Amino acid sequence: MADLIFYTNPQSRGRIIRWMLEEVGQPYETEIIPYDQIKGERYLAVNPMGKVPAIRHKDHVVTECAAICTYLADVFPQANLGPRADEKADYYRWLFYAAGPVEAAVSNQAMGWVPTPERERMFGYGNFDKVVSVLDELLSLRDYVCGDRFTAADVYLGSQIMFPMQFGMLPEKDSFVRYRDRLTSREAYKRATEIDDKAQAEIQPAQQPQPA
Ligand SMILES: N[C@@H](CCC(=O)N[C@@H](CS)C(=O)NCC(=O)O)C(=O)O
Repeated sequence: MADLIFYTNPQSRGRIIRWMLEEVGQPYETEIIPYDQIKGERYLAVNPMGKVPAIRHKDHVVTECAAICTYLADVFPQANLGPRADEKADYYRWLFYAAGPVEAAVSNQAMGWVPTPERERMFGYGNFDKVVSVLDELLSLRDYVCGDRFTAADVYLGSQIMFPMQFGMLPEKDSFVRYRDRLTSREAYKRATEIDDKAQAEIQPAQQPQPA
């Protein structure tokens, strides 16, 4: 068994971790979890949430995309994707902002669950427009989360911007589009997309109803 196992489905947030793994450049084995097996006993033993992605590294299981990105950057320092001392404040600040407020704001907005102005103080993100303008300001002032250098925080924040934008859940702000162009031109991103597109094409016919 490989030291590093990646549990995923190509039609999922697992694409974030595929990209991260390709950035890290260490060997890993992929286990595709079909959606009709994701709540089965076997996969629940890996992630009791019954959600992908997850990784197993030696004896450790890590779930949650933001945690997996941070973990991989930590345990494979040779990939140079973790923060230098002077980058730590931005790195952690925006990673957690992306995993908490950004994720909640984008999904609630997409569902049409908009807090009333009186209730905004109870929501960690306040309101959707505020989250968008904070991100727009950040990415108008710098190329990457930590300034001028790509880190694991960009894999995660970038994904939290690019994927919603692709589905019309975030506006195509100029700063977001320029950030997306920088990120999608990376060789690791292109490799990851190619691998997952191929895996998706392979499982899709199997999921089609069989002719009677
Ligand atoms: N907070 C989790 C979210 C994981 C998640 O929601 N995964 C979805 C696919 S994108 C899933 O596995 N859904 C299957 C299900 O809930 O049955 C993370 O960041 O990894």
